Amino acid sequence: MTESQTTVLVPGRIHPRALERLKSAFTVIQTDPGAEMALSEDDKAKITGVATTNRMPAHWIGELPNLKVISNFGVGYDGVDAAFAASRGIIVTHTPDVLNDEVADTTIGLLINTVRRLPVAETYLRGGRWEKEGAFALSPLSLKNRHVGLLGLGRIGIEIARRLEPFKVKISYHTRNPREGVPYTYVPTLIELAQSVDTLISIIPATPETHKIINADVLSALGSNGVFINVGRGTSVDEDALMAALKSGTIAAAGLDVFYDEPRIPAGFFDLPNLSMLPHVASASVPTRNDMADLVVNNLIGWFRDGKVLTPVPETPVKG
Ligand code: A2R
Repeated sequence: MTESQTTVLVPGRIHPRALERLKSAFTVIQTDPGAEMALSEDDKAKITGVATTNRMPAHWIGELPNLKVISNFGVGYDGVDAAFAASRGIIVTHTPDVLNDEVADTTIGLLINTVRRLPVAETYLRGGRWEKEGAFALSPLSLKNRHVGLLGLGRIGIEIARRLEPFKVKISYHTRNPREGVPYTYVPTLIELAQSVDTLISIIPATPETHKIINADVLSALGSNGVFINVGRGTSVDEDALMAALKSGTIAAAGLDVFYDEPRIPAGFFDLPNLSMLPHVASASVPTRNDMADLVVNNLIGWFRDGKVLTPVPETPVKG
């Protein structure tokens, strides 16, 4: 079978460049958001590849009897049941590395926005208040002399740590396994990390183990000068506990790019002056998203042309 006879399903939306390239290489069936598996039995039987934006649960996979490979747009693939796919011999790929720099850059921006209140200052200026009311209030917090703890020191975490070095902050981290050859202090538990630092950055995946691990105890350990930044996954945070901690002054401030139930934001978050929020844009530049789109398509082309994928997830049964 030639590539153009290979049928690839796009369940719902995907990056336009990915869609365009998929259409030039394969026969593409795209279904509507909300009706992703509304397919005839004939079509289901034809589909051997899927290109998705972090959504392919087990019951969808189970409906495609001849599926061979799922190519995910994004490094996080928590919406794809990779373990179930593996149990059926189906390969899952994702888009690591090509977004490391963008996400790390955004993290530094969000950290500074949170600590120095720059978006609030800009809103003040744009509202004409500088001229009328005088200088914007001094930020109570500063990045100077902070001790940053990274929860996660993987491909993205290490890039964040490297970018933090010129800011002359102390850097510690917690992961399940210490990372070899890094100059940062390893802390064996999350709670001890929160106790020992005043700034906590979360860059870990969504897994059952990381579900709501940033809880009231961790926030209380971070303390009243504490700043919490999340650029990993919103499911790592107990948002009720975070809201309470920001309201009561248990911690000083937080910056979030990711949320528990995106794009829904807890109503109380909008009223918190010490919370800086972004709509999950850490990797969202045209160049980086184009690179991610290319990797999604190249994984499928690699598999159907050469029997090799470029960037399989660790659970996958066949290596690249
Ligand atoms: O625990 P380790 O040694 O496997 O280190 C990984 C750490 N990590 C955890 N740390 C503490 N407790 C856990 N339960 C736990 N699970 C994982 O997160 C490693 O240092 C880091 C993940 O690194 P990578 O797999 O290289 O992922 P990458 O590319 O840095 O992306 C991180 C996440 C994605 O999964 C998306 O959800 C998001 O950032 O964009």
